[in-house]
Amino acid sequence: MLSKFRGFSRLAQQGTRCASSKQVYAKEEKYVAHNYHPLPVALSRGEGVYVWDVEGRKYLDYLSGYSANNFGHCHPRIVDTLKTQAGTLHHTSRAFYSDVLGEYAEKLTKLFGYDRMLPMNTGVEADDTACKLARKWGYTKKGIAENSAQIIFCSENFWGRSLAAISASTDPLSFENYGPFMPGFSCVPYNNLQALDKALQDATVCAFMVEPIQGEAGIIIPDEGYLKGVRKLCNKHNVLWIADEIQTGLGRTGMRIACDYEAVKPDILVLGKALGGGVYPVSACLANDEVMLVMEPGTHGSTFGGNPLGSKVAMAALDVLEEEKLAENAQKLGAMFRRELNNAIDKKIAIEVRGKGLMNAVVINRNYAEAWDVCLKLKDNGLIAKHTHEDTIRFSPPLIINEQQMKQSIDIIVKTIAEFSK
Ligand code: IF1
Repeated sequence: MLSKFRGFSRLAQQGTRCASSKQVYAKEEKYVAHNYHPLPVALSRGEGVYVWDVEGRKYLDYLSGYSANNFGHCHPRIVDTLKTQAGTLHHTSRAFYSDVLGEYAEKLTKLFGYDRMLPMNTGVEADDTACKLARKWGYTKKGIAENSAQIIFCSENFWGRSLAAISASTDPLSFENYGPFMPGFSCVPYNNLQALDKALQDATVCAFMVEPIQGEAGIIIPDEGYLKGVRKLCNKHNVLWIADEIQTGLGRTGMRIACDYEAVKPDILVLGKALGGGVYPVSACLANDEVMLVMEPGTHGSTFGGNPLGSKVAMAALDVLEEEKLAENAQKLGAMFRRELNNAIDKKIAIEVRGKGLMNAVVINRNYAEAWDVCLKLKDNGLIAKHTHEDTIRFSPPLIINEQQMKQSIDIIVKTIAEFSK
């Protein structure tokens, strides 16, 4: 019986391997909701910074699964941890204690310098949790009148796809035809401390939530001093500062978290994406007792949040981040990326190269090409990346990338851009 099943699964695997890219696209197009428009590449394998498509073509991965794959594809330590814990204890729910969660929480909180963590799964859940924490703190500690707490966000913010997240969004693509929306949310312009100062004067404001570098908005880096200013204003007005470091955190920008660049500490730090090593959804809110202990048993939760499998994987991810010094590598190779592209790229076509660490963007002059068309050509030349907006391409490779692979990437990007000069 067992061997029959084994034989079947081997056949099924071969069947999948034999599918052509066109067949892969066709099946997704036919059976999956059309909420994405993927680049035409059908991946079937990954290792380190590389992925292979079903025809065996090799690509440098410059999306890293939307920055979840900071440690590359199939990092042996992370995969081994996943396999071992899956065969030991994968899920318990928090109705019981497990012998992993406390250990993970200790590691995470000590690394980032907070009293406690609250485990969730996806990024949007952790951001939503941060908003709930802030509202509850607003009522129970700041003395805001029932059901009137406000949270301030920034224009062009992105924190996911839930009804709450899109209620804070200023991008019609995200919110149109999904109303009615969550009350108590409003936006101020990003990188504008005066506007923030004014908004926080309202005594019903419990929190300000912001990305230290705006990702989906197109890798928008605020002026130096912005985060320090945010910290000061939140202190001045007794408002919690929530830093959404789901995309910028865990080495991506060249520091452990992007707030480290200005040596400031948010009241609630939100992590996700790479926290799960790219193999499992793991997110978390970190805060000190003053904030975190406003939540009592039964007032918030999650079926999978804090499960032993995700917790163990997250511990491995943190170990890899620290032991392989990936933030330092991101800083060094990110600087090389921007320096060498700026030297070699045709500036008529690629009008700006910007970013921090390995969170970078190249802006394309639309008189020459659309970002989408450049992504198609990059793919033909062996590098996959995705555009944000019509004129901006995001370049965010795994943080384990080495100098030789970076050199190869830069050559491909320069050569591809040059193809649009004709
Ligand atoms: C999509 C970008 C990346 C995030 C920040 C929370 C979340 C995200 C700062 C929610 C998610 C993803 C989701 C993906 C596109 C995407 C993205 F294009 F928006 F900028 F990563 F590059 N906070 N970002 O960036 O996390 O619930 O998805 O785990 O929704 O299409 P999630």
